[in-house]
Amino acid sequence: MPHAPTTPRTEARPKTARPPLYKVILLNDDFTPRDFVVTVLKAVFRMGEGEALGVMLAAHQLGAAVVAVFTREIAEEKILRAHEMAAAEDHPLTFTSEKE
Ligand code: NFA
Repeated sequence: MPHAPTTPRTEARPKTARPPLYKVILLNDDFTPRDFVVTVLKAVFRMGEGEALGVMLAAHQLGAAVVAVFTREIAEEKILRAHEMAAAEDHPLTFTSEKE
């Protein structure tokens, strides 16, 4: 009697759970001082001076720049911290996030 096809008991490539990732995006504005943007990128996103300058300039010139990619929870937490720093100095600096 023919037997039914069987599925392997173990996967050749076991699936690992990967949470969805979110890009954090820096938006340009006409008011926030460049130095302050760099300070926030260094403090909240742990960037060095050169990387922070590059991301700030990219947003300044293009309108927006991707800062980094995180899980939703971490992205939200970092955006909140960045917005708190900006609000404390009355700057309109804005970050958004977008699912990858
Ligand atoms: N465009 C701002 C300025 O000229 C600097 C800036 C860069 C603001 C990136 C926000 C994001 N002072």
